[in-house]
Amino acid sequence: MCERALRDRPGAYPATTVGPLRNAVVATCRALAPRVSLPTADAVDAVAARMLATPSLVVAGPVSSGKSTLVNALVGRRVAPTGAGECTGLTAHYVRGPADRLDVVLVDGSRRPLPLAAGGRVPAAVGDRLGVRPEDVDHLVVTLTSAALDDLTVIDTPGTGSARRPDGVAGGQHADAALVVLPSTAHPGDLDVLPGPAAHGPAGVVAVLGRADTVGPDDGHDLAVELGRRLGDRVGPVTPVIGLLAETAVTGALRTEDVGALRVLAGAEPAVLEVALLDAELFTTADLPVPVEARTRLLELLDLRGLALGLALLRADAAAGVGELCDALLAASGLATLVGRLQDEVRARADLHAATAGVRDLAALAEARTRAEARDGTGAGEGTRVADAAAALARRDAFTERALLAARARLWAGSLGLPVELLEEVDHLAAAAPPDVRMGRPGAGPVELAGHAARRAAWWRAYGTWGSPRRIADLAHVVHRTYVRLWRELTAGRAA
Ligand SMILES: Nc1nc2c(ncn2[C@@H]2O[C@H](COP(=O)(O)OP(=O)(O)OP(=O)(O)O)[C@@H](O)[C@H]2O)c(=O)[nH]1
Ligand SMILES: [Mg+2]
Repeated sequence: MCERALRDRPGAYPATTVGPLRNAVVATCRALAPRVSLPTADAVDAVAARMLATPSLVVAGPVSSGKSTLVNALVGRRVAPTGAGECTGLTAHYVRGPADRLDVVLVDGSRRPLPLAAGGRVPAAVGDRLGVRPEDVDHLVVTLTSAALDDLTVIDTPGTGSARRPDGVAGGQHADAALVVLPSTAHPGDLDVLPGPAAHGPAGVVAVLGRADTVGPDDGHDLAVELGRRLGDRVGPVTPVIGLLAETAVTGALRTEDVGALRVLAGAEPAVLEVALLDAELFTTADLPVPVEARTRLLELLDLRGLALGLALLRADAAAGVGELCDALLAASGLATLVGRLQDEVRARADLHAATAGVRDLAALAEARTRAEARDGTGAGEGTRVADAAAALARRDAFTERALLAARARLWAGSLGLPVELLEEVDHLAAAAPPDVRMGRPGAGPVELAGHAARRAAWWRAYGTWGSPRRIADLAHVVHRTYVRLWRELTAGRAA
């Protein structure tokens, strides 16, 4: 179901047709490479290569926030190791391929194949298995036949703030977009250590409250709204997800025996069961007619929230089986909402996000070159050349779309307090759709649309200047520029 949802919704620019912005970055890199020294040219070529690669999404967040569990739910397999305490020690790239396999990439760039562990999981201690030192391993590449990975590489990372990585660098720096998994206690400081794409405002970032079943009676809905208000400027709105239930539902982990055990529990003494469901330890030690091992397994698959949900379902319908239970778990997990957001905010904008990452990489390269030139006193002007190329790219009109996406994310996070009509207008305008849909006038012709764009441009310009607070003025400026751009596009044909 999850895979189908991911596949059915077409992206604006699938990886097979690199979009116009990525093409522009590649053209700039190709023109630049012969005009700089060999090491700089290599770095420029690497930026171009990333533009031609499948777009990527880095999954980042504090230790034990539920990242790997969500990765499993997204790819439809229990392949990433999960568990209490610090679990993911290495960055792992999940990519689409013709067969399941694991490759270990060493810091010298070489690749070594390694068998997946029993059940298709990524094994622990890969360095030991290969006979290399742990510090010689750079990252893992896990190739899967999962259609959910079509046109999007998913990068699982070790938790930020991990004791094992005091420098805070967890991989995925060059990814194009980010899925940020937050705990209920997240504070702005947690965001400072997030990798590349999540460090530059909310465009291209999808934030979730992980393990949402553990934070209150409403599966984290109120808390997610509150987190969005507090952190939305950086990550946009926050969606609550119960990754564990999503993982169990979509990976085929729940078996007929598990449902059988649940059915027996559903018929147990209600008073005993009610108390047992208050706490994991009580559940495994209470006097219940199911073996402890079966109960421990149910807890691992469902935790207390999923158990309560399954028991309620079986009490209402004793004939319910694995299929019905998985449907109910999936519905409660919030995975569909997350997949929808990933489609709208990441997949449909792959060209824009990847090209932005490319421009950012070029700007960072320029800075590094300029610093090195100042240090060495070489004055070769290479830093300036690369910086000029990055700046020329960034001036392209189409990049204003990023500002609009960031503005929309802030709006939806509830940190601006705008009337709902305006909120909807901005939301439509930021959609990956033709101009008539974006302007809320489906089917209208270019003349009518151009007139509308001009009127709304004027309105937003005025809205932004009537003594509005700074944040509203910034938003109005972005919306105004977007309408002007649409007007220009709609009238370009007529002027010719
Ligand atoms: N109740 C509940 N438990 C969850 C959920 N998601 C993950 N867990 C559990 O939380 C623990 C940590 O989950 P992981 O997916 O390993 O978290 P992580 O963020 O990848 O952790 P690190 O890799 O160590 O940073 C595991 O025991 C999971 O089973 C959830 O939605 N609900
Ligand atoms: Mg992990």
